Amino acid sequence: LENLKKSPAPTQQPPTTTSQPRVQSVPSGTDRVEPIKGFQKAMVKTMTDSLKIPHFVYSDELKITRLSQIRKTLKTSHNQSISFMPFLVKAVSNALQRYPVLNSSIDDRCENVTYHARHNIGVAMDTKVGLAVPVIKDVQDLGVMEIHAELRRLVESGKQGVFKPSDLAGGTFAVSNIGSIGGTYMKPVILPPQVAIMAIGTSQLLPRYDDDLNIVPEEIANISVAADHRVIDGATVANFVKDLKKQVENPYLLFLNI
Ligand code: CAO
Repeated sequence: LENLKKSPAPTQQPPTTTSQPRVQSVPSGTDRVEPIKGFQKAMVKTMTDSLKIPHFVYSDELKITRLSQIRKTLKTSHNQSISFMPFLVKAVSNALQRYPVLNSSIDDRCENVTYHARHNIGVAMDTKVGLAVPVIKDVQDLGVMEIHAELRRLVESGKQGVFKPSDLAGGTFAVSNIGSIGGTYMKPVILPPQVAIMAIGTSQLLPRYDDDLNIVPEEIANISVAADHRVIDGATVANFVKDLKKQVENPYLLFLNI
């Protein structure tokens, strides 16, 4: 808490993103027709298919104060700049071990559910060429630093606007961090044949009660999990989020994998 009081609240400022915003030029004079192609064409198909899924959305807040302190220490004492995402992706994978239906897929005729052994976590990315969801593969076998390295590789590919086809294939769950741009809440949209996706908003320093009913500053980020109600019920998502929340709020659990 003392550290929090002494240091300015970095997340009160809009976060800086790795890429410049894609600003579209304003049409003037005559209308312009552009063909829909590339990543946008893929988005048309995926999002249209997604509308057939009966989504429900479950939201909660994560206290990320401790995690932010760890990130600050890594930066100042170990010269390691690691964003929030690798920690979150690891927490998601650990929670998926215990709630595997969120890492499943459903066939077109809704007759079979496949529970995936691999945790291939897609990360929604604002790239030079639009929205892409490159995949960090086998997160169940990776540590936070390995996830960080793979995410940075994919972010660099996004800056170039060129991904290997294998980087975009095989996702089994997805995470969308809109908070690196702004916005406190987002309702994410499932990427079929996946059955769940999680969104995270911008973290903010907010007053909260501690166990002794003192008001203390906490860094809070909101998350929302959208799930396919044909195969996942609300209680399962609530338990998944509870598990994830426990890990993020007690970050030593991320390293012990318990
Ligand atoms: N709240 C507050 N700050 C955040 C944050 C959050 N939820 N997430 C990231 N930040 C901060 C980071 O800490 C970093 O700040 P510092 O440099 O001071 O540490 C800064 O924002 C930039 O982060 P980043 O973008 O480099 O790295 P990341 O790993 O957090 O995010 C990625 C990577 C790929 C998720 C992000 O670059 C991106 O593209 N986000 C947009 C996703 C998107 O478009 N979603 C919508 C999909 S539906 O259309």
